[in-house]
Amino acid sequence: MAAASFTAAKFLAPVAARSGGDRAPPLPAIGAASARPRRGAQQTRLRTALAVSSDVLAGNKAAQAAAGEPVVTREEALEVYEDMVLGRVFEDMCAQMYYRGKMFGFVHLYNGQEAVSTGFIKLLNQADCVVSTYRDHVHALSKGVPARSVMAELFGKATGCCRGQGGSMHMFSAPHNLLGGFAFIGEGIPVATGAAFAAKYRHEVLKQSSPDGLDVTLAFFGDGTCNNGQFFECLNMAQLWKLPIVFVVENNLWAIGMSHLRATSDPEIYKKGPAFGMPGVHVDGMDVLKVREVAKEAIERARRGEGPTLVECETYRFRGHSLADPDELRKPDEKSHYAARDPITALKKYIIEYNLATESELKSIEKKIDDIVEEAVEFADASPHPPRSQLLENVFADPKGFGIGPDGKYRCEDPKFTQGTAQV
Ligand SMILES: Cc1ncc(C[n+]2csc(CCOP(=O)(O)OP(=O)(O)O)c2C)c(N)n1
Ligand SMILES: [Mg+2]
Repeated sequence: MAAASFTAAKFLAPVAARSGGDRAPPLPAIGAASARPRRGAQQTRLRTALAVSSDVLAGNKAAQAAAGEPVVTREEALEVYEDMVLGRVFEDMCAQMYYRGKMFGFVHLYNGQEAVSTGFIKLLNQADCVVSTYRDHVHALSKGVPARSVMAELFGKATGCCRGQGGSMHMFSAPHNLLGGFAFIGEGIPVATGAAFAAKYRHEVLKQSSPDGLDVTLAFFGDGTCNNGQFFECLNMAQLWKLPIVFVVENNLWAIGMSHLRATSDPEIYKKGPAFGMPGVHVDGMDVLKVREVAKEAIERARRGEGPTLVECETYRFRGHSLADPDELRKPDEKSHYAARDPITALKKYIIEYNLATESELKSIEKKIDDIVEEAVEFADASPHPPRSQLLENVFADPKGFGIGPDGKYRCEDPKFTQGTAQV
């Protein structure tokens, strides 16, 4: 695929110019039938979704699609399917476990957005980094963190990927280069920018990078976060220094109960890329194959040292903002519109239509995932809680004198502690 297809100028062109011309037609959407623009509040957004598709979808892939050939191999399709099913089944299980009192604090599920995590993260190498938000379980799974250690983290157990100290919103795994889970919105974007800077430094100054090029960082965040200053500061810095990063906006139309269209002066987020001199791409985030094509191009660009890309994925969450949200603000017709575009159902249909696998092969993948998730729960449930001695680790460089007295005991265990007279 030509690198030249990603130029800021193209993405600055008016929508009509972008959607016309002599380019090859875009790939057919895997849920195309229901993607028609509707009247009313969502019209701006849906018109955008239809009119703007990435130029990276033109060329070979579009020709393949036009010739009736699948745009992925059987192996790729099955890997993608398995990862998306894992994300969905894992999150459904989290809901059950949360309501049974096995998890504490806020838990934000990813149902509906799987095409974004899978479409991007399955293309990464182990050395590449992922920076997430509080909606982070599925990003961790796609990056290869085992389901049992994500589940144990959610249960607050010592066997979790952060030894039970992080919980739902703070997944972290050094061996997988998953750099967090961040509860504050926008907080992860500078961390990701820093990771991308480190990769460039390793490559150019220390000459330590892998032979295929720079290690790439993906920064995931939501539409609501794009009105936060850190987003703009990091776009500027990343482009200025041509950092190997992809900014992945998961535009699910809502920031808790605030509609994106109501909160944002220009709802077309991808346009903010060209404002900083980097490509901005809009893609249907309910279509994993389209996401994958856009992701491939953006990741390869970053790896070659050509700098950052902003990708806006139009997606939708199928559950409330968190498991504590009664989800009463979003209209039923909006929910059913996106439910009909379920990315997993659409991929399944594509796989069958193109004879990439049979129904029974897909069923056996589903069964395998059910078993993995069941086992994750059993493992998490049977795991021990962290020892009390872990409580202040990673809080103070030296917890002695703060929470722990010179005798090694917790100050709060001193009977006089609440009187403020405990001597340690
Ligand atoms: C700095 C900061 N301000 C406010 C909040 C409260 N808050 C939590 S989630 C959220 C909305 C974020 O929406 P979006 O970025 O669209 O992500 P989504 O939840 O849709 O994935 C807000 C404002 C926060 N976590 N951090
Ligand atoms: Mg959102």
